Amino acid sequence: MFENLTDKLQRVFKNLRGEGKLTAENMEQALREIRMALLEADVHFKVVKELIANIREKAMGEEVLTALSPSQQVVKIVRDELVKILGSHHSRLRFSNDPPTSILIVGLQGSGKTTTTGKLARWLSKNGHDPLMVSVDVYRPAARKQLAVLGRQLNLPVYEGKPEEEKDPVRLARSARVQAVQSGKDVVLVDTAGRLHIDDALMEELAQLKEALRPTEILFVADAMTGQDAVKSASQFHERLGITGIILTKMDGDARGGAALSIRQVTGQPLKFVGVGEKLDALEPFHPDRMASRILGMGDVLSLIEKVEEQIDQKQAEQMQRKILENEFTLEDFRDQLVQLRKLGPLESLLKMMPEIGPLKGMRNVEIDEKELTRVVAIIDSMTPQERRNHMIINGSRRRRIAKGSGTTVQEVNRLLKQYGQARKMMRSLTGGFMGKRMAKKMAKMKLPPALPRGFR
Ligand SMILES: Nc1nc2c(ncn2[C@@H]2O[C@H](COP(=O)(O)OP(=O)(O)OP(=O)(O)O)[C@@H](O)[C@H]2O)c(=O)[nH]1
Ligand SMILES: [Mg+2]
Repeated sequence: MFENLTDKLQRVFKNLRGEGKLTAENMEQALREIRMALLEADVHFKVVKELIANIREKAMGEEVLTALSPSQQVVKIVRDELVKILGSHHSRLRFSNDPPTSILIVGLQGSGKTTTTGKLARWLSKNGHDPLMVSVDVYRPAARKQLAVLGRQLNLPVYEGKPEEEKDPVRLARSARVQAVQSGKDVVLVDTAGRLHIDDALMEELAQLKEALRPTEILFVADAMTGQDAVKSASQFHERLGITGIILTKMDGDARGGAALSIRQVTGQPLKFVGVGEKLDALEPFHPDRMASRILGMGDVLSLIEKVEEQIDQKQAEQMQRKILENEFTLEDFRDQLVQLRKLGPLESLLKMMPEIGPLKGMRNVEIDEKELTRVVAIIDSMTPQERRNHMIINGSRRRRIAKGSGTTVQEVNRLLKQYGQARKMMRSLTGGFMGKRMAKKMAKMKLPPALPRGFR
């Protein structure tokens, strides 16, 4: 996500870096370029206008901090303003004081409502809740089945409905609530039907559901790839129905980011989650500050940590951290790490969350070949235990033997050993960043600007 915008903004900052100090001229030039970059990213023109005005005011008005170079200063200003238009704070899901909490999922056809309902149910159950899902899409025969299948995949309950309710969205939703009360569920997720366009029949049906359920949240699901159309339909839904939050899906396929950057400002409603893939774990709570850092190519280490924590065995992670700190990170650990990393999903998406620092610089655009990973594991498996624990003893003849044993070449073995050396270095430099959740949280609270990537210094 945001690749195009990130590239362009980095270019602007790079040019500024060449300038001695911030002058009216070089700032105007930078502002023009930032404006173009935002417009090309399909950000709503009003949002661009406001953003540029705010950045200009700050950049021209603020006293030059002697500790910062002009480009750093502009990066910080741009980041602060991006955070502001993205909504300033993370907007949490709200829950009813009188459970079960009803959450209505609405949106246009194919925007990702049903998938997102499943993702939300998963997220809720991982975060201490007990959700019940129900589909009230009674028009498309396969629609309710689709949710039932997701429920089975997730091992989470879906209200199936009685035959006499099959044609009646409101009755289905009401019965689901009753079932939730009876079975002690605290959240009811209601997946609704979509239409190609906003029409009166759809709005009438949603209004009835709203009236019957009194939902705590009405979440509008929009496809980020549709850009300003997503913003427009969100505004229309909000006018007609009164939504309480937005979930942008398919952010993984959206290189521009226009919808994400405009929707909050235009609709006045917060983005609560973003969908970043088809799989059911591809849902992230939306944090304006982290997103702004990602847009500027500073990475999003906090989201990365959360993702890692969700997937990775905690004990093993602690052990690994200790080893890294004590510089005992062996080839065996390297292999285990690779295997663990694979569980997290495509490596490219992980690398995008990393800041471009030190040895990571430039890695962001590296394409990682899954087959290469398999080869790496095979190479390490062909080493003797001593070799894995002490890579220094792997001389030429050992390299040849390992290559033969793993069905690879000596060049590949050499490359792996080099990568391992780099990983050791990277780990050491990251332990400063991965200082553990508590420290990271503390830092987030202190609202310090994150360490600027080396490229900006
Ligand atoms: N890449 C990607 N695909 C997604 C994401 N969310 C949903 N999809 C895909 O979008 C398509 C439509 O998703 P659905 O959940 O069926 O959409 P819907 O809004 O329920 O569709 P209707 O019920 O027909 O209105 C599916 O192929 C999903 O896999 C996402 O975050 N990323
Ligand atoms: Mg659906």
